[in-house]
Amino acid sequence: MSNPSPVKSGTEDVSIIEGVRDLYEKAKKSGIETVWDRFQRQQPQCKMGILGVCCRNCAMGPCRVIPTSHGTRAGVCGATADTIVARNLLRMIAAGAAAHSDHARDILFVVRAVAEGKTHAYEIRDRAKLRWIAERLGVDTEGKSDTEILRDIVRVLEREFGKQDDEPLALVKALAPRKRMELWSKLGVVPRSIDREICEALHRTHIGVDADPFSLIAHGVRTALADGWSGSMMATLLSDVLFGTPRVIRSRANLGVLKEDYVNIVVHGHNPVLSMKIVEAAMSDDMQKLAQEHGARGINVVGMCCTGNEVLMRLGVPPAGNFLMQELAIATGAVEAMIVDYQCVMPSLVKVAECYHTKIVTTEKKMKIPGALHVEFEFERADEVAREIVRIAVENYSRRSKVRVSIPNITSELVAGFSVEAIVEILGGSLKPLLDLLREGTIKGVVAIVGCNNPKVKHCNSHVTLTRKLIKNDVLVVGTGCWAIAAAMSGLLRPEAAREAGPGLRQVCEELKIPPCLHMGSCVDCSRILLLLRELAEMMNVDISDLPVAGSAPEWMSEKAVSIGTYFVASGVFVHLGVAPPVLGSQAVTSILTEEAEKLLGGRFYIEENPEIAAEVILQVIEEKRKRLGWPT
Ligand code: SF4
Ligand code: MSK
Repeated sequence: MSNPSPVKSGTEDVSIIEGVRDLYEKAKKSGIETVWDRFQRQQPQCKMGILGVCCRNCAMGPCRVIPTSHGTRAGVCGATADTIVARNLLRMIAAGAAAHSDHARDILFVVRAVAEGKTHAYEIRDRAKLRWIAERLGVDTEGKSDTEILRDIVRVLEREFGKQDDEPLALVKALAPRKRMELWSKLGVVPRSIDREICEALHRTHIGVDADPFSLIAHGVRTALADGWSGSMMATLLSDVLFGTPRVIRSRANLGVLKEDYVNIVVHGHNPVLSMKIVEAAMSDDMQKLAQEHGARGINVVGMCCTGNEVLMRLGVPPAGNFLMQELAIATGAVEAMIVDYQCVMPSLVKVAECYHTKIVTTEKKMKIPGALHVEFEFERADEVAREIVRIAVENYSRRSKVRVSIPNITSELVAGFSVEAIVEILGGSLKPLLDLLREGTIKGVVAIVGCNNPKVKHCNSHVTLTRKLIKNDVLVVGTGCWAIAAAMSGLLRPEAAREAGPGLRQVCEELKIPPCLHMGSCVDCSRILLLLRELAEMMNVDISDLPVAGSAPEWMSEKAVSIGTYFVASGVFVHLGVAPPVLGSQAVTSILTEEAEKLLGGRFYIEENPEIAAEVILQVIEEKRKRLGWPT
């Protein structure tokens, strides 16, 4: 691993994205503190935290177990650095899996209400997806109405959370590749129930329970698999049923999608159940008219982070930015309301909003911020609540100070909407052409780049540098989350970006008129990547670990990313992390994650902060896999 190079305070070190530096500068001059300033003030960050050797799991602590050349000391209870690091890692995975899966549960509740006829605010939009899920889960569809099929699917999926037997989760059994299932069974890590794995993770990490780093990490694998192949998978599948499976769609990205003479509403968070309704309400004739009555030309809804990805993928709503840009969107002075659901929403938004007229509207019972306006979203009253929120934004327009508005006049075109179904459609009805291109070496491999931004990394630099280097070497890049918005803002989601690709990938993209980087959705939609890998592996009758594929989270920061990385490794994928996870305080844990995992799972973690070096290593991994398959390199 190369040496960390944290962002310094100079403006030029903040971001590679046009418009971000100027706005950051503007915020600084106006005395508005942003994430980068707070990051600087935290320096130097706690070394114990960085190494993962601090434990607060009981009141005899906190204990800090400093690794020394003479071995390690232990916490008051005797826990070693290996135990503490592994326990902390397991807790991170459990929190990430909980966030994704609780998001899935919230969507399941809406779907159940639709199936029971208790809400008319939502409906089944994708009948083909409904039947596809039913078929995979073994739900009988013969002679049944869509609503009856949905009701039976709900019955199966409800059990994913709380069932008490040791049988595999239904979605895991239905969708995970056979070879993987056999391997996981042998290793004893097949997930049994989402809530049970998360609960057991907390139990195991309580004082005086599991002290064995290997056993703790094995449970981390089980918990992460419950997330990827069931929790996140469920969130994606049910969102597709309710809102439609994404198809190729055009839009634009970056802060310039905010419009000067319009009421600007930013939807931020992760769950599409609210944001889809906000867009619908904002686009209604009467709300647009109301905006005009208040002196605006209309209402403009834009996205932020993953709820932004959800509405982009299905409706083409333009994303204004990714994680580190949320405060800057408000600093344009042009946002009437930022509507948030949950995850990745900085509590600092309220403070930034106080400097402008912007209203921060929280909407979820489980996600409140002191100082924000809370309008509780109840899906039974979805239309009513969405209209109420849009009205709040419209009525706030007159409070905008026009002289303080400064929207960077910068946007990039993008093409998104690459669900597995959309990719299959583009390829003429199956993934076989992609497999053929991989086999003959026109495309050398597929790399999934996902995850967040992190002020430890120059904003979007690692995402974009890594992506450029991979496509240049004929590697097709797919991805989700804040990577997708970074790629969009850098012009890499335009079909014209094929000019930056190697000759093979370029030719394919030009023929199909697609970008060399495919936007597959939000964080939970990493499940789409799992399905893509599963299809490729099954078509070849090999394991995912045999495929010339890899994953990367070059700028990750959230616990969800730890869960995602772990379920990719457990699914047989080589996963690069551009920010070191807090595990380096234990040689044993580091070696399980970065070496031993490969022997057991066929995938492993690789930590490297320099994206150029990471790209080289990923390309080597792809080349080795191709050699092993007997494919040309
Ligand atoms: Fe310290 Fe052990 Fe308590 Fe952790 S569980 S705080 S190591 S005594
Ligand atoms: S929003 S989890 S910062 S990708 Fe999904 Fe972005 Fe990471 Fe949140």
